Amino acid sequence: MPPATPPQDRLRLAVQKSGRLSSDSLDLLTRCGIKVKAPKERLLLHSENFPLDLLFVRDDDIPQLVMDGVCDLGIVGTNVLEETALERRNNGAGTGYVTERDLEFGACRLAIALPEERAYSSAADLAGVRIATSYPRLTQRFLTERGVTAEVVMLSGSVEIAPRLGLAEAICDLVASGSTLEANKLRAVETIFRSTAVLIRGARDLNPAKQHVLEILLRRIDGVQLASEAKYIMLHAPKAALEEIKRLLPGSENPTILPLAGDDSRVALHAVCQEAVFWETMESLKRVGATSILVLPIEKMML
Ligand code: PRT
Ligand code: ZN
Repeated sequence: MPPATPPQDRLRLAVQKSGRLSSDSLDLLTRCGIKVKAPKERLLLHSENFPLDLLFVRDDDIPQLVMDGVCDLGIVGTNVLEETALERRNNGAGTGYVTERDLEFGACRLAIALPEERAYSSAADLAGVRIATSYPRLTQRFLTERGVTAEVVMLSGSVEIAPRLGLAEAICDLVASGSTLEANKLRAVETIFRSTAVLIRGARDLNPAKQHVLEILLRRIDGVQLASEAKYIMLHAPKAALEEIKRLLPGSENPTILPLAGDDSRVALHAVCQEAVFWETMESLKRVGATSILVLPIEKMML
């Protein structure tokens, strides 16, 4: 057994206990090789093979826990992060944090939506309108920037039914696929904020041991992100078409070229493509003479 890391040298990461970001957050850690056994009824869990402790909380609490230094790191949507930062700024509280990585999951947009039949041409049409939202500060900032005076009504959930209940004439809520709006006969008219999950860190300096652990974690996240799009491609190609084939490979440099036994006119080509390889790319490769085209996933990558 390796010597245990003292508690003061372990990083503490706040993640959403149960909700849309939970499984992607844990999945990212797993792909970084960090083992966390998941009886999530426990508030705090220690990774058994990496100096990281996880605190499971509501997503709304994550920015605060990081900004107040209770946790070193947090995974949270930028919608919640920015709303909290605006609130704390209004209250004169500290808002120090650093965004370490965009994690590319939990994508959504915060949009103002109106009943489908209601006409809309610009933000001026929102003057005097009651807008229900769980994001009052982001909504107010949008209105203020456009010089529009409207009434912002705070609702913590089920915002989409506010117009039907007569609580408001408009809503400002998160939209992903758009089906919730459609089911409630609402139409998005303004996107006021685009959000994804991010990894944040408090603004205070970490001790050297924690800083070292953070650097390892970030390098692993970079490796996972690089590998998630990247593909290993193998094919056979006529020597005469090699230059053209190299041009067609998305985001690859210096492919390996190997001879093919018993065939002087053709070679095998292996390359790492840093971008997605689509069917269209494979069809183009085939057209210029490539055969036996294999596209393989890459699990991990370190450049
Ligand atoms: O209990 P806790 O407070 O932790 O969870 P929560 O209920 O506040 O949050 P949760 O799990 O719903 O969302 C967590 C985070 O996921 C949000 O803060 C966003 O960063 C991100 N996210 C991504 C979303 C969505 N997509 C999303 N579609 N959060 C909410 N929605 C809701 C939206 O509010 C609306 O009700 O889904 C509905 C719209 O979805 P579509 O696909 O019908 O458009
Ligand atoms: Zn929440």
